[in-house]
Amino acid sequence: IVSSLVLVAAEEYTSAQYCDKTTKSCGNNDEVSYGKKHIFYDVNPPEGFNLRRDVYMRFAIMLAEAQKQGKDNWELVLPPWYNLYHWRSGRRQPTPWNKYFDIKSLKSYSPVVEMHEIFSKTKKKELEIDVLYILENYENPFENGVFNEKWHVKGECEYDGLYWGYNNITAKEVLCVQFQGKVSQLWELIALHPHASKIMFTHGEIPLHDTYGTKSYWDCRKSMKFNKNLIHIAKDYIAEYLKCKTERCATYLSVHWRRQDFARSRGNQVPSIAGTAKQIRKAFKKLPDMNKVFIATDASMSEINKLEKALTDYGYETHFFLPSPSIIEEYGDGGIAIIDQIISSHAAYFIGTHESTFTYRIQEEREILGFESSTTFNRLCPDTGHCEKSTNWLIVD
Ligand code: GFB
Repeated sequence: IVSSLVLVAAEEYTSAQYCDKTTKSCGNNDEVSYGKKHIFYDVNPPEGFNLRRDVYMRFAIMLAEAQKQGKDNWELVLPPWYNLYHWRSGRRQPTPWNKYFDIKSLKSYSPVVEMHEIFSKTKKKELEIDVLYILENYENPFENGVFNEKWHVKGECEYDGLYWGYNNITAKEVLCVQFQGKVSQLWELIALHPHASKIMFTHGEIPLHDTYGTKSYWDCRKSMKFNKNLIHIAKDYIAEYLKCKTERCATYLSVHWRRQDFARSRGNQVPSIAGTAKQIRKAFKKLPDMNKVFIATDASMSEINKLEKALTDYGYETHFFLPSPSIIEEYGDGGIAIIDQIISSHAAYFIGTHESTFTYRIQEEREILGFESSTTFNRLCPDTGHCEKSTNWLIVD
């Protein structure tokens, strides 16, 4: 099957919708419940939290746009957070999105539903996905030097993934598909199975945004509000240690200092510890009345201590968010990452790490808060060599 069959499939898709609206169940799916069909997705296991947030946006926008065009019988299932490569603090249970985000706000933008809601609404103890598409990249994305959107169903194959840590989820049919292009092209694959009501895509990072940086992008981004408890923890910290009670603080500078795999494999793009301290000192020269710095980081304790010493020696009051055991227990690494991001977002001036999606999400948050872009799109440079300027990723209202 190749993408040229789409026209026929698209007609079938329309009739499937009709079937759903009138009978509330269709084909072999009388277990399907409350008249909704569901799209599930997963992401390549090594990908981090903030790339996953971007993948969510691609799917959420796809569903929101479809809803605007009257395809209102589909919901996006929020993939529980499970076993993330960078999360080492020991949280091993699948974690629902409401731990980190404001679900009401997500729902105000796109028809999304938590995995546990599917179980409770359908009153089922097990869940069978009708069709699971394993997305793969094409070996050569550029045919004759041109990147064309396309897909190709290779045939049945095996899924060896973990279903977000659930052992009561299975798939009836598993198909491997080469795919390149925009996320909305997935509707063509969905249309191949008009009677299926539960479709899953793995490697959700392969489909691209339909459009980057548009109003839809930012509307979706704005709806990704954090869980209120995390906001409270961050704001209490800002008030107590950074002495600010307003949205846009004038009391501290913040830095996202990405270490771990970045320091190991991108040594020529990130600064040394002494180089980081020097660059922070340089930034402070533009902020003469300030001497507090907040560092968000995944660095080891020994690196943190060294940076703190270098900054203290320069005379700066240096802060890191060090979570209590109860915060670690309750929110895990994901919650601590968000608290670090919130604190960094409210600073008078921000310096990020080049090409880190963790930094990008802080920059977006600052755009939403209305900071001057010159205070946001700043990066740490390598100690020597060329330092490309940060791209200004400006909000569109
Ligand atoms: O968020 P993330 O996709 O950002 O992945 P990058 C990095 C993870 O490291 C986060 C932790 O989810 C956090 O768990 N982390 C990084 C931090 N910086 C901080 C910080 O300042 N504070 C806290 N609390 N945690 C990409 C990955 O990382 O890097 C890719 O998504 C790949 O999978 C690539 O590994 C090299 O975009 O920085």
